[in-house]
Amino acid sequence: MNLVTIERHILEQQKLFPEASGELTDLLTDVAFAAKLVRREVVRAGLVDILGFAGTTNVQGEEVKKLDLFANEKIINAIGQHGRFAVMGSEENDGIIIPPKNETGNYALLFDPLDGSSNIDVNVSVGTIFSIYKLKGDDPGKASISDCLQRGSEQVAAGYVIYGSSVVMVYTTGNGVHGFTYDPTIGEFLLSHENIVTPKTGKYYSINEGSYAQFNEGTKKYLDYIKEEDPATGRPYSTRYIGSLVADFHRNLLTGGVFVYPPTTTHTNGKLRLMYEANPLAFICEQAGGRATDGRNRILDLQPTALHQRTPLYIGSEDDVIVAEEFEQGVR
Ligand code: AHM
Ligand code: MG
Repeated sequence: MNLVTIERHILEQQKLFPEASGELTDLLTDVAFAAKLVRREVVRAGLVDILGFAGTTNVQGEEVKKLDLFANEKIINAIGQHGRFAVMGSEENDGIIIPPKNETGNYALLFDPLDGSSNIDVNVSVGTIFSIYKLKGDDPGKASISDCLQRGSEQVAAGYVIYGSSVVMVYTTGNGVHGFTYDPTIGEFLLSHENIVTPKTGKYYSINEGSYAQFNEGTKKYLDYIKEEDPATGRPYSTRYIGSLVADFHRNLLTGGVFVYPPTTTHTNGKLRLMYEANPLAFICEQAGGRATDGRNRILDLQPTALHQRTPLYIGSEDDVIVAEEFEQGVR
């Protein structure tokens, strides 16, 4: 039996790049450690009902935090204190975070601490998503928001952790996509999915169809199309929609399929966040052979202008994403 921990795997990957300083290895190891801390709390989530509701005080007299805020704090503390990141951005914080000892960090971290938070209370999978950039300048003490607002194509690493029936961490440094399953008996993430390649076409479509009335004509026509009977193109596709992006993305990555969060009348620019959700998943998806766009443009080419900016998202198996885009663009 050849057990490979995530730390060992990251080290081995780094050897492929002799010029690498090893910093990225430390960064990813920190992220994996933070994920273990978040996991510990996520699996105890139901116990909040016994130990005290969020927003009240627990038996130790401490205030019980909502799990997403707790995860946010854990990640900031676990990762921020090592001085490897000069600046951080979280979906839960309005502005950038400058961690202590930032003067030694050469990287920026952007993350969504607990994505799919509406699913926490009902035992449905949630996830953590992260994205790493090198600073644009060479003075970490001067790191600023512009280090965070880089195009997705500048990412040096990205990944996510899914807290599901098992806990899985997936990452890329631009050299394929690799997945690790957490073994709670030894406290390690073990290599379980090496070099993930997503199918060119799948059989699932994932979209919140409850918002049908809010979709534009292109999206409505696409939904009619995907449900038509046509064995030659594998239609009708099956619906799969969890409402946790990480879980919907992870399933489609492994089995093939397309996830769409289009513009709606309430979310005219889509709902999902470019920096915390779309960019990291787009990097992973492309590395696995898939495609990610906003319906017109490659996600990784978009120039961000704000930390919390939103984008429509069409992501998954290449052929399926292209079809969805064609409807969005009105060419079908
Ligand atoms: P969150 O960051 O507040 O959890 O929102 C993001 C989530 C995604 O995980 C998911 O894909 C999407 O919102 C679902 O939205 P909707 O309920 O509109 O379908
Ligand atoms: Mg989110």
